[in-house]
Amino acid sequence: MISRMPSLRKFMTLERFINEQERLYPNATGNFSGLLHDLSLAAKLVWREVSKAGLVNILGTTGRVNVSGDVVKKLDEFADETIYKAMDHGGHLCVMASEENEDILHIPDQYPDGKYVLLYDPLDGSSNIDANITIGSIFSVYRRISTSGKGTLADCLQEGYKQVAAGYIIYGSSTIFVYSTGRGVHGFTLDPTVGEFLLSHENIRIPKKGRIYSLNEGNFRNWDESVQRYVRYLTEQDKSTDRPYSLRYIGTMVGDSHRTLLYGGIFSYPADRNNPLGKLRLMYECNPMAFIIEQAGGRSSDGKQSILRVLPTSLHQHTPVFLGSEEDVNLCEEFLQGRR
Ligand code: AFP
Repeated sequence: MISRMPSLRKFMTLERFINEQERLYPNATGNFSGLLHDLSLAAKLVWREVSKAGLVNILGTTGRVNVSGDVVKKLDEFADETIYKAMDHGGHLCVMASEENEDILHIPDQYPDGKYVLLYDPLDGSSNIDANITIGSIFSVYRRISTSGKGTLADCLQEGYKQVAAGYIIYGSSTIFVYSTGRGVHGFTLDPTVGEFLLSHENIRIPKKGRIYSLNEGNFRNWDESVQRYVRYLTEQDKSTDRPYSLRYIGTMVGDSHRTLLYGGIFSYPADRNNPLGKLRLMYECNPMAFIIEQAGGRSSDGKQSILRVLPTSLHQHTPVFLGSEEDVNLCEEFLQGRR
């Protein structure tokens, strides 16, 4: 007779995890879980295409430029449409907005409107696609504030602290779905052989302090003098404060933030002379990443306040961003605010 040893760990799929979380809320209608299920399907569809990108000849630019001025690759368009189509008919959303589109995206008339709002960056780091370097998709979910009918721009322009969920899918050496609904940050790695995201990083906590800094140092001359002093400080030699820090920069916010989440340190895209408000978008990149980092015990800042407190005034607004380990962001703010 075969005696079965109790298994060391149970296989927790993303689907099962979402359902178990729902049971913690006795009044849950299943709408929110449905939305997350739809997102996980969208993630798999985008992953399938991303992983074939080098095989089929779908790379190359379409010649179109998106509203933020980036050249749009075909894969961006595919991801943009796929996420929209996976999310438009579930009855969970009343409106969406995507980094690739200038205006809000309405739910088609034939489908019911729901009580949530989705903002997404379908393919972050798309200039890295041709070099087969890590890219990702980012999402942010809010509760609608309009009372009925079609969702509005105001539904989309809410402060980051009002997010009810946020996360990203990183297409790297593995594909990982990381998200938070305000009860910890959890990561699920895709097992491509069964097509399931499996819980691999439960309750991620960012280290209190790291020793990696991540930013485009090529912009050094265009930064404010306080940012220059901070970065110079990080590169000085001092064992007692773990300096010099190591520099790591992928140029995909998802990748650089994910590494910062796991290893600690600081990721930043400061304002510079060419980008007086920084380069990254508040609604599509900074808010969701700040939500994840803060939920994991880290900090985010625009230099003065938490990113999650920045008042949005337009869909594609930019903001300087500093996020990562609590002690690193605190120290950075001391430099930025002239306290060091
Ligand atoms: P792309 O999507 O055009 O590659 O931009 C990526 C990005 O928005 C963000 O993911 C990176 O952190 C940042 O831009 C990199 O910008 P630089 O190339 O100026 O360093």
